[in-house]
Amino acid sequence: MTPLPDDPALTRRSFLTSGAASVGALVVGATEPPRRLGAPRRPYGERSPHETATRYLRPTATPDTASSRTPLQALYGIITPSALHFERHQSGVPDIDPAHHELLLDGLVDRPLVFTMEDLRRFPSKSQIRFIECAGNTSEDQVGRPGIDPQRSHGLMSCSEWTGVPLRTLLGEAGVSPRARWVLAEGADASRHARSLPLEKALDDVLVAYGQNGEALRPEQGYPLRLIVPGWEGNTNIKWLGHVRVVDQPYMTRDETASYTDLMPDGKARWFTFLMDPKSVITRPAGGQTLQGPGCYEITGLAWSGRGTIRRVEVSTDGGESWEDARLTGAVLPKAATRFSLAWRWDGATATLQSRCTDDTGATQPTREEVVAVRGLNGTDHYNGIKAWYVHRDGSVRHE
Ligand SMILES: Nc1nc2c(c(=O)[nH]1)N[C@H]1C(S)=C(S)[C@@H](COP(=O)(O)O)O[C@H]1N2
Ligand SMILES: [Mo]
Repeated sequence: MTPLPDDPALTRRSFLTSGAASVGALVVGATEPPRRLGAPRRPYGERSPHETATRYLRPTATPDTASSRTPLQALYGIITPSALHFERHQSGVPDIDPAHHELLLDGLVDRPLVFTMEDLRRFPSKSQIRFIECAGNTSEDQVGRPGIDPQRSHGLMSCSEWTGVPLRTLLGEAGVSPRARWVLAEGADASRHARSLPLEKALDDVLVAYGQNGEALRPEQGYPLRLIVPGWEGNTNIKWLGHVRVVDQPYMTRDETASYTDLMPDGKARWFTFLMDPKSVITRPAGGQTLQGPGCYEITGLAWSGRGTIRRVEVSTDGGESWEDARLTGAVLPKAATRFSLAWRWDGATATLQSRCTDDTGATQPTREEVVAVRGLNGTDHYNGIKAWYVHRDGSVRHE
């Protein structure tokens, strides 16, 4: 691998002249655009019709218990546009009128309370950029049927700025009994999706959110109210939140017993694997893309860890023989997607592109072999192995 100089020395000229003979021709051929009046203004913006990235809707027998995946390869920076945030719902997207939506907070509290949306917006708000990742993200890679592009392999992860009231504030308002140990959060969707969360987490960084990327939550993300449980498996981030009950023990709901437990090789299952471990994926160049011939390219992708802040992302282009530190570009935030970038000169030979991240607890992303050695292949949630993309001589990048 031929490392390129870091930003300051990396002029546009040196980056492009080495590989792209067509650049000169492009400049010569450039013509002044015609002066036509543009389109009129519009009340709610749309992206350019030239942009076509969409969520991937894998066909399912029951569209209501389905998921859609974020086109990670089409994104810049760390924020997922709300219209492209992945979705997962067990019983479809309910249509909820915020004027009639209420949050009931009861159980082991001094004062059971009911909050309207108006009530919730009177509390001091907090905004934080956090990822949500479904526990089942990258399960295809674990079982040995690797996702063919970043969207299909890693697209059950998205990152937004969420705004709302800390759950701690609302619990303080109700007064938590000394006997309380857990909270049970329930959605107002048809399946009444519910999860138990330790009180310690509920009092730490959990947000009762109504805002997403500067506007109200999207219906798919839980409009008008959802839990954001930073760094914990997506399933605990209860959407269409209608009820929080303070309790003394976990309630062993369907999604913490029949699902989202990790069946180990010895036949026993791990309960409550809440934390999402460090994971990363190269989004460009990646499966489904084609390199335009030898020369310079940016290797870029995303890294995230439910345990904390990404400290380091290493990239290998030779199948793991050698690793080089990528730059972390833009905001580096706890429990948020983190963008990495490395300039790379492709010499036209076959290459294997991999990324490996480390967070501020020292946890490093393992290889698939290391994960499988411990956890086997019974359970397919919470997999975080290193992902490889293969560059072929014809410039095509594939998952094999
Ligand atoms: N009420 C409710 N909350 C829910 C779900 C659901 O089906 N109903 N799905 C969960 C799952 S499995 C995941 S991964 C996340 C996905 O959040 P998103 O659709 O906003 O990406 O929501 C969680 N919260
Ligand atoms: Mo999920």
